[in-house]
Amino acid sequence: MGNQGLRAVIFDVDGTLVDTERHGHRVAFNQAFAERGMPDRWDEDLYGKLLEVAGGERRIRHYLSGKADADGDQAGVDIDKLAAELHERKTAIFTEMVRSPQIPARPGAERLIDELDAAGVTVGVATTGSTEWVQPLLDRLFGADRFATVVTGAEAPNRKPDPSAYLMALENLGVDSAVAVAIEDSGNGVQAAAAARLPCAVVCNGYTKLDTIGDAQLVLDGFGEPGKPAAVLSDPYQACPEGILDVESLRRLVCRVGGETPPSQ
Ligand code: XBP
Ligand code: MG
Repeated sequence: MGNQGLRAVIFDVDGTLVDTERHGHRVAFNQAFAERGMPDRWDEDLYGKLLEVAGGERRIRHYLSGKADADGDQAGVDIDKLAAELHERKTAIFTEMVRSPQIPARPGAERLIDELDAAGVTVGVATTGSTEWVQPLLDRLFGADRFATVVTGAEAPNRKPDPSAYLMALENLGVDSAVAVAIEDSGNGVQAAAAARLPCAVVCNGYTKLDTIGDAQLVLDGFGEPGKPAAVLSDPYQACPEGILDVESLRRLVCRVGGETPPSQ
């Protein structure tokens, strides 16, 4: 079968392909604070709120600025410099962490990539994360050179919801947004995809829920597996009624968002 309507799928990494946040990035941020003798620790709830700020260095800066506003003791601290130094250390810590099995792929992610490969659909990555850890993580979990393009925060410094990572990935792939889909997990990611005019399917995780992800064209609570489908949280184009994100459901999504079938709900 040809790939009418679907030529490329562009994946987000954090929270989408890989469960990185709660037991990965968060732990690395906390270790960077501890090594510097800072008392700050981000618990799971606070980290969930801080995830609204995309990009690790921006996230630290946002947190430190909030503290400085609330606490006179921070007066005189160069927040930009401190955030940059903490993030440099956090990146080194996390780059070590991604080599261990404690950072797993999300169930169903590899199945979908295999199916897309077999169908001749190009797969790419658009993430706000740092190159240092993104590439070794993808290589370990999915095999070297599995993605036709990997755009990271280094190439697209304007973090999501800015669309530049998606626009760059589309350009690198030579594919029009009308025949591609973004797979995301967060509101920032959904906005970035929309601004790049990409249809977007969302696989929510423990940190991202239907009410925080905004206007996606399809929302599931995971990729779904044969015999273990995901919950379908929103499917106005009736692209994925079985709850298993596969080539056919993504092809239906692209065709229907492109105007062949109006949304039914
Ligand atoms: C994920 C992020 C990332 C990581 C931290 O956003 O915001 O910044 O949490 O990685 P998305 P770095 O999934 O939308 O790309 O510390 O390397 O920035
Ligand atoms: Mg994400």
